[in-house]
Amino acid sequence: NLPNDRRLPLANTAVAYAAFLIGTLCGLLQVFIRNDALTLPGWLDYYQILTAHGLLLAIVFTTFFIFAFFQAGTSKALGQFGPRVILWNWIGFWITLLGTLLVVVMVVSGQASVLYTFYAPLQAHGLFYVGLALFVIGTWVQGFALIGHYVKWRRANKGQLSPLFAFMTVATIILWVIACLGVVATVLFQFIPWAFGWTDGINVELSRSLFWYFGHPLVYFWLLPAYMAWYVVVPKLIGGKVFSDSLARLSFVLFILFSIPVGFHHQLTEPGIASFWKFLQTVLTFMVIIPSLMTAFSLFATFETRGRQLGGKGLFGWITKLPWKDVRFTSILIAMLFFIPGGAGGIINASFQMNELVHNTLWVVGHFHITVGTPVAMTFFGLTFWFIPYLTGRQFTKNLQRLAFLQIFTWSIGMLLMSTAQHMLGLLGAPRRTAYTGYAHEDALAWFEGVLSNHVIMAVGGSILFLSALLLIYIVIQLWWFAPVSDQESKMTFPMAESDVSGTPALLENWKVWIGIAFVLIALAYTIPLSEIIQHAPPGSGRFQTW
Ligand code: HAS
Repeated sequence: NLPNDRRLPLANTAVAYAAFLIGTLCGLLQVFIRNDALTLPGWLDYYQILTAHGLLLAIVFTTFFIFAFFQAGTSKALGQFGPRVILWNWIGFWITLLGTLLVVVMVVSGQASVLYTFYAPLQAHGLFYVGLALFVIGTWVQGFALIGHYVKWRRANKGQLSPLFAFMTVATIILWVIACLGVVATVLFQFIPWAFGWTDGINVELSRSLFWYFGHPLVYFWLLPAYMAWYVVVPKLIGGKVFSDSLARLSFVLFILFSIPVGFHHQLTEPGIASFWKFLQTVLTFMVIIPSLMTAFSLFATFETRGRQLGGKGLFGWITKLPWKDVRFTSILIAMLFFIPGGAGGIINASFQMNELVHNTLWVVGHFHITVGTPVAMTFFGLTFWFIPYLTGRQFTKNLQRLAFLQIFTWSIGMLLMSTAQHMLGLLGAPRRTAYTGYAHEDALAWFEGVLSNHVIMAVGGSILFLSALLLIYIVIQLWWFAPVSDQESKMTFPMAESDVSGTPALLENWKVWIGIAFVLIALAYTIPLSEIIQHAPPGSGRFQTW
């Protein structure tokens, strides 16, 4: 008998965790294949498993969880959804799910082993791309339904700034919609006609550039909901307030401006783009680091202020006053700590020359496991511990809390081992995404001389991670169906910290201005290089590049 605005996020969470389970299993298979410890049956291959792993975890788990969080949070921040908002959210949910199923069927049937980046000239069955398009449309429908709810609130509360959670949700959806324009363009106008045989080739460089126009902001679509938890949920859990409302809003606005015109930093080694444009986008990449540094500053300030209020003395005494025994807090704090080396690695990747060293090596795999795989994923775990009880009305019992500690501990250790080995192996030259050799191949043995730079560590880390994932699934099932139902007092609430808007300029919520500037920056960074790429092989010229 749950109300609709609880059933909706629960439905999204269910799909998220189903994808998480299968996706992590594929991850486990991955490390064993690369260790030559496992030979797949004939009907399965390395690239198929890798495609499923990337899509299910990086795209499906994240997106469904993010929408669950948005839906529960906005209905808490702005008031219950009306019937139209609920209807459109459900429609969006079903379209996203349909797209997901189509993609999964194509991957499982071996007709779409193209990895999550689906680079041409790798080609999948046309229905795989149709599935991708449906997935994006579904998220747009859910996103616009939430924006509709927000617009209604603003009309009813003229002249007021919206609650911080709602503001951040809208900013993230705006970022997502603008980012998706690139992937929608390449899927609809390049991949679908090509895969169904309506055109005889595809402009590879154009498709890659449109993909990365989307692909980089995609990582901030994962990160910003984690930042929402860091800015809004965590201060409440520790009994504090948001450090600065305007700083928090400004950092989200900066992500809208700078996260999109930077996709070329994934293509620095590609010959089809002139160096000037790569350089320009590298400079803009350094701009998008700023809101993360602002976030780090703001979080330290929140923790220190609260720790001192609780009596912490000296330079670091306040750290001991934080509620370390509350796994909802500790999990997210560890997630934040992982983002310090994760972010530093990103800065290395973005440095034009150093990228030559790490591009297409296992270093990059290490990088994304300590960005999306831990800071983001572990923040989502930390949210799950109270979020499911909040939605189902069950208790996060002491026993489950102990298991949750074990879960985040094992995830941290597994990730530390695996990602460190990946970073080191990458520096030594081990390529990513290749089945040409397992690590026992004699060419590859030269890589494995160090204590942490060896294949066993990676496999040990990967196995610990899988066990940790199983533990998480167990906790999720308990919180969903079996934990005791809460009485009135122990009922979970949605933690949202107080945020003082009195000094926040109204300009920060003037979306027209920020969307306008974002499009100007995108036009500056992309118009000329994209038109050059099109001129190299214009449609109908017979000069489509298919190599
Ligand atoms: Fe990245 C490749 C550059 C962030 C994900 N990245 C990837 C890929 C993925 C990914 C998936 O420039 C692989 C794509 C593929 O398949 O090919 N990345 C960056 C930069 C940042 C960055 C500059 N990446 C992320 C995030 C991701 C993510 C976030 C997922 C969520 N990345 C690159 C580049 C490549 C790349 C190149 C291409 C490499 C190649 O050649 O292929 C920045 O946004 C990072 C800024 C972050 C910081 C850290 C701030 C720290 C914070 C924590 C504070 C801690 C506290 C704890 C408060 C500057 C906020 C307090 C503790 C107490 C005890 C009190």
